Amino acid sequence: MYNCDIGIELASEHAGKNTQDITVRNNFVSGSYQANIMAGGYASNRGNAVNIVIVNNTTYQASQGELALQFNCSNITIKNNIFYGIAGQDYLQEWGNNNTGIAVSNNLYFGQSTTSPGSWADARARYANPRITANPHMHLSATSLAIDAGLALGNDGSGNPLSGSLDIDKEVRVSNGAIEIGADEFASTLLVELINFSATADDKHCVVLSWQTGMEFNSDYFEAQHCTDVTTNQWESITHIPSAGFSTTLQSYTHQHCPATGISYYRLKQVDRDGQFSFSAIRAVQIRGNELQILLTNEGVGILSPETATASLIIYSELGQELVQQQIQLNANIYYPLSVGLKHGVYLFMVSTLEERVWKKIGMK
Ligand SMILES: [Ca+2]
Ligand SMILES: [Ca+2]
Repeated sequence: MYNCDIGIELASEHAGKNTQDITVRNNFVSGSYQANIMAGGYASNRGNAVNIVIVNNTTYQASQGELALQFNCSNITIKNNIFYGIAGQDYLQEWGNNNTGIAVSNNLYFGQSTTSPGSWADARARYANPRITANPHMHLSATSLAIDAGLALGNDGSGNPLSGSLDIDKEVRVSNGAIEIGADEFASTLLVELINFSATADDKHCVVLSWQTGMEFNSDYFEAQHCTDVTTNQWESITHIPSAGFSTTLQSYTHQHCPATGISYYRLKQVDRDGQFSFSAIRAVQIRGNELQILLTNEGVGILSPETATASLIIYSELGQELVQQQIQLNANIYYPLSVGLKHGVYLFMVSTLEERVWKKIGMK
């Protein structure tokens, strides 16, 4: 609920009639013109609010208090809520009278008083910044003191958990052994469905990373990471790409990276708006360096290979006659001089490894 006159109201306008046996839980309520949550008749000669449970809600900066009881409330339980107030307004306010059995416990208060909730005491009050994410996304961030700080609420009269089984995001309501304060159970698993992630070399000696998501909830960005030796686990960030955030349709992402030659490893760090993250599987790509080359230098003919390899050398005469055939052992990036004692003339040199084969016609002087 956002920007309403009253966010949630539990009221009866008829004298002697009750709003009764209602549980209000797992709501984000913010910016109400009156109070974010209200209960009771609007005048002493109006109806009653009876047996009301207000638990695990997160309210934010209503104009006239986060929770207000008007007239004729009885047996009201207020627990495990975050009341993020506005300066000058008590968090909990009594606007009328004849309110009895008001049980307030273990709520987290911030934004107004740091010593009192207002009209009712809270023996387990906590006064701290709940570190919710930017309004209207009122989720907890990873460092929130609300995490695992809720009271166990037990079961309702029907034997079902009073907290409900799911939080406002339809995530498991009690995670990590304890319920949070407020409507959001901090997600222990990320809600991004990564459909595929690939890293492939293109024809320019670069790597194209591409991935897709089938569903995103609360996602913030992807960070692509690169390393050259997974055993060191020293990853460097190569880019941040904003993600769709909230999506149920296919989203595609791509990024090009041009690493040094050799094997490169890539992974994705997916970060959500709460600062939580997870890593994708790791992909490996080999980037080949310069091609195998036959070179003519001042010292004669030689071979330069990007990789250590056994190669076959064949030299043909200009007339196509095979003059030399031999195996040679090439070391990566080390010039290998050929001393084949050729006379003046034009020759065709052919060098082949398992990976590639090159030719060069050279005139010897
Ligand atoms: Ca928890
Ligand atoms: Ca949640």
